[in-house]
Amino acid sequence: TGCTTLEQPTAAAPVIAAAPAPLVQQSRPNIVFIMSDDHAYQAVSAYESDVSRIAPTPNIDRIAQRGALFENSYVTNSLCGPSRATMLTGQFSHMHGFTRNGQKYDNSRWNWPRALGQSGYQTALFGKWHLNYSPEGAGFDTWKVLDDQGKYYNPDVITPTGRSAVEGYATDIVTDQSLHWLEQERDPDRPFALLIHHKAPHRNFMPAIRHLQKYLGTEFPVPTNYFDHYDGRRAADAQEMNIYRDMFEGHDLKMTTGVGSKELRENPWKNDFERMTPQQRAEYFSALQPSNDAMNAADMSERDMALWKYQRYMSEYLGTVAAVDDSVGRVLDWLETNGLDENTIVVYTSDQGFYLGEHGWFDKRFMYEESLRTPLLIQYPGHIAPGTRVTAPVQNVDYAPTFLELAGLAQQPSIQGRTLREVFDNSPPADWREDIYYHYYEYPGFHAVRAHYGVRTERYKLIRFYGDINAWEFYDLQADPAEMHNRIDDPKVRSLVADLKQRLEGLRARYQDDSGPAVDAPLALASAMAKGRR
Ligand code: SGN
Ligand code: CA
Repeated sequence: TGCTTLEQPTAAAPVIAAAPAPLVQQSRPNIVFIMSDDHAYQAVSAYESDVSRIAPTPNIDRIAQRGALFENSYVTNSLCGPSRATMLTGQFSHMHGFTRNGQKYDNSRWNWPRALGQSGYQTALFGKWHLNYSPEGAGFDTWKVLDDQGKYYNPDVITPTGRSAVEGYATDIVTDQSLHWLEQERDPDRPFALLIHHKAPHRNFMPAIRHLQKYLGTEFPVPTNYFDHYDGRRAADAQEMNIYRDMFEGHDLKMTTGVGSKELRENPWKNDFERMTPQQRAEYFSALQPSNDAMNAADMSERDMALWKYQRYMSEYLGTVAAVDDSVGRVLDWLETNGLDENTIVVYTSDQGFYLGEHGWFDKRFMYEESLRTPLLIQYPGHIAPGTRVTAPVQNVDYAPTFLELAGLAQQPSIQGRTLREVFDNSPPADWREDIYYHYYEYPGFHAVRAHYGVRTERYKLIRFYGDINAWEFYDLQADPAEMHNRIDDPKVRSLVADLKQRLEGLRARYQDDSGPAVDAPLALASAMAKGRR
């Protein structure tokens, strides 16, 4: 197993001995909410995957070791903006209204950080916001955010007084800002909620210089369905998120045009590289040069090139994860050194999951496992036993009610999730949810993933795609964990599917979602509706 990476940090005792006198004992806990962007659970070693065994995340794993790892953590809509709005409000996309990226989020909406602020907490946000230009009006006492998606090198940072480029690497900048705030700006006599929201490992996957060669040349295991043909899955067949067909060879994979060349292949957004200092650029590309030259010199078959691209993608993606793991380590160390770890809840999550070559893909959006799931690790000493593994299904609608409860506040009636405190010991109450609801909207859009909604139970999944592709899909996750066999037309599962449709209808009613076609609307009708809307 990957448990060898879960060792206790060794220096705990001397560090605590050298710490300053304990700060005022607070009854209400602090919250450090760390979120990365597009971090696949397959790339968190506490989740024990083949990839993460080779590219471990020892610092993120410390949270699971000291607290809980949520084994069944899901999003409600696998896309950045909708997921972030869900985490802030505790509502599904159709309720908070931010169903797709590029909409303008209404910062004045109720959110949990503002509620905590109003009750005496200090609140601060550093890193990616991506719900609109800035979090102005969202209720944070302090904020500094990356512009839009955020750039890896020398990113533009927006503050209440304006916008300017900050030299350095985004993950390190956001960490420095957060630690500076903890150390020098906050009031030590009040509890705090600190949101650290990284850009990494989001596209275009640019590691810090120190991590560029970390995985270059490492052979990662290729997913068995890397060359998926999408038989029986029309929406999967129609996507545009294939590593060997849709990734930009320059922008994403940093492939050069020939042996000795420093010129990138297809690179539609030049600014990611042009904004680097000459020295950063020189170091970045000389680190990749031998690998690029070898690739250009080799006369590869199409298949070998597809496999080469997978390895390059992994080395870049996991290189960015290494800096996120460093960041988590610095934050945990700081809390321990300053005697704040005992009374602080630390959460690590991502805005959604991501494909690391499964089905041949990068990106997310689909209700299939790799993007439906998202990592979730929480430590809260004295309230969560070390090494807890929570198997109850949880969703990102559950974060807001959890923070309210832990801060001692009353629940907000508009919230659709439940407090995770009820499952901290992995013995959920009898009425805990058995299945989860999902609804993805952004089509037309990047990567051409069709709108769909669905239900996932412990064992089965039923998905309805609608719009210009209308189709039901059914998977038995026990028999077919990779979701390669859509058995919707198999007469043996007819009654199972009927039962799942009923559950789906129940979930849509419970969460008041009447967007998209009704469950019992025939496929032909759904297609006519979609045409009418255009
Ligand atoms: C960018 C990416 C897409 C990605 C979206 C949404 N292209 O547009 O690949 O799906 O963000 O990501 S990029 O080449 O410009 O990076 S999300 O995490 O914000 O939802
Ligand atoms: Ca994202």
